[in-house]
Amino acid sequence: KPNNEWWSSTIFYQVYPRSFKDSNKDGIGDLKGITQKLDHFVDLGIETLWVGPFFKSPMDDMGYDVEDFYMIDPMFGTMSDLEELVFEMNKRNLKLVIDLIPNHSSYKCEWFEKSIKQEGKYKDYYMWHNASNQGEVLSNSSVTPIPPNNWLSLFVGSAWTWNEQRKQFYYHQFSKEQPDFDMRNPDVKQQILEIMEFWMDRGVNGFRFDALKYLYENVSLLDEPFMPGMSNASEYVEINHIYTSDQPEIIDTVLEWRAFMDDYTKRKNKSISSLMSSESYSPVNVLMQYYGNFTNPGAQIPFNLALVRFPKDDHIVESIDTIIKNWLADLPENAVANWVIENHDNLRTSSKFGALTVPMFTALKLALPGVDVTYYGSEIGMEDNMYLRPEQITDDNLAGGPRISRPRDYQRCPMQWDDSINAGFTEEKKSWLPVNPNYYKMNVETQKKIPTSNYNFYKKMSQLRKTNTLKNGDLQTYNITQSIYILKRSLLKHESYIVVTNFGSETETVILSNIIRDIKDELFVYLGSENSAYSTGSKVSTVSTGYPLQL
Ligand code: ISL
Ligand code: CA
Repeated sequence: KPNNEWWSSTIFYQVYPRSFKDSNKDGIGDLKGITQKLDHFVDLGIETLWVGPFFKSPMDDMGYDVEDFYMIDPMFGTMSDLEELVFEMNKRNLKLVIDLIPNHSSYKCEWFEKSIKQEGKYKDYYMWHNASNQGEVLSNSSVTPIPPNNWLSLFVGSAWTWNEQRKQFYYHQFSKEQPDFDMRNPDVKQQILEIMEFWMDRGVNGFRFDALKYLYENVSLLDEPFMPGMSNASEYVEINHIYTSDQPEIIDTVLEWRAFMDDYTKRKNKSISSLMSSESYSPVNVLMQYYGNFTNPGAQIPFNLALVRFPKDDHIVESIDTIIKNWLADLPENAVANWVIENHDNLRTSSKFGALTVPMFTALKLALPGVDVTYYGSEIGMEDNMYLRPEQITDDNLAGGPRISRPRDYQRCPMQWDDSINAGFTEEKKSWLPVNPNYYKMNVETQKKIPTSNYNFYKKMSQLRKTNTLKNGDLQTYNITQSIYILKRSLLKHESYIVVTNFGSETETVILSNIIRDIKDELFVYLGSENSAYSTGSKVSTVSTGYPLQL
């Protein structure tokens, strides 16, 4: 059943505001910069922008540590810059989604300062608990306080930090500069609704709710069990986080927030519904619950992050196929799928699987049904900037611990607009992170002029997404060898589309008519391989990858 809401087949483009475009020559991207670049999205047929956090923040976690939820950080601009952005976006029929970070604030947030002093309603805004040796600590100042339990921060060490002033521990899933709210406190819940209303009043069309997986902690405060084979765990990955992640209360909260957003639409007589997306690296069966159901809808876009994380091994095709099928298998009625392959927290696909796979991923994800989530720069195949020197690294928050993680700066380098100094990102000599030196050839302006560039391929795919077939058609996948993956979209009486990708290192010949029974009039969309070529508009039944196709 087709879902014809404005967002149901949108491209949801992630703008990392620090790195997109600098308008005021301080080397840091800003809101005005985004406004200057809106025609980029029009050209590519992208309709929805998710702009990362731009709120007042000490930037211990690049804005995911919010000091004031109602204020724009001067680094990014002013409220009137946002007004201008919204105005210019409306003119172009673009929609704006922003980050909402409900799990924690910055330790510099006024609410946390008041909470330390146990002032009024702020007293229980955060998760305060006594030391497990509280009695001794209070009676003898030289005794070291012991945390309430073994819970670990996703970033580093214990999730509990002692506050000398309040003489209690506070809980933080992320860094100690990011104290967790107590989401069971009705005042906190109300506060989140107020934040939502505040930004919706300013023309925002929806939110990407951050880190929902960690919204609640089990009230038992029990120690978490070790992973199998571990007896003395000190790193995040060595513990099974059954009490600090994916708690069942999250689902109800997602549904409540969606209901609030829908109610807002009615109250304010808005012509379009607001969009709720959520970030949780959770099992598919949990994420399916985020969707809610017909009577109690939840997130329209609970991020499907499996393609961000799957391993690079001999089973790429199998992994991709399984991920696609798992998501579609249990999709609630009327729900829309979504596909994420990259973001500001993880390696870019181009760097993980190699530059040659960029057009293949572009083809696959733009041809899949539902919402595509694109990370900035992906349209030109931007790569992680591995040339950063240790002193240039700014991110010291290693998700999951140092054994499995690395600084996230590599994938957060400035957008590559043209071949001028600093890739046209800033006129200042120094950008906050160095531009990838490959910008001389890999940039938007250059790729626009090359018909076979990824930019133009992305654009073509984006145009095809507007067809009935790609909007509402059936999906069939063909997982025929370890390296060839084929995807077909078809809709009665409409043209069908076939995507053929080769993830192997060898040239392969694929007789499409042997695989797809009713093949006759299909439009061949993509052929990806070693020598990387793609073509559109031809009827082919035999594909040998590895050679540029001359058509
Ligand atoms: O991406 C991850 C690991 O590769 C996740 O564990 C991720 O760190 C987690 O889902 C939360 O991410 C979000 O909240 C963090 C912030 O640092 C991230 O940038 C943000 O995407 C804390 O606010
Ligand atoms: Ca929490």
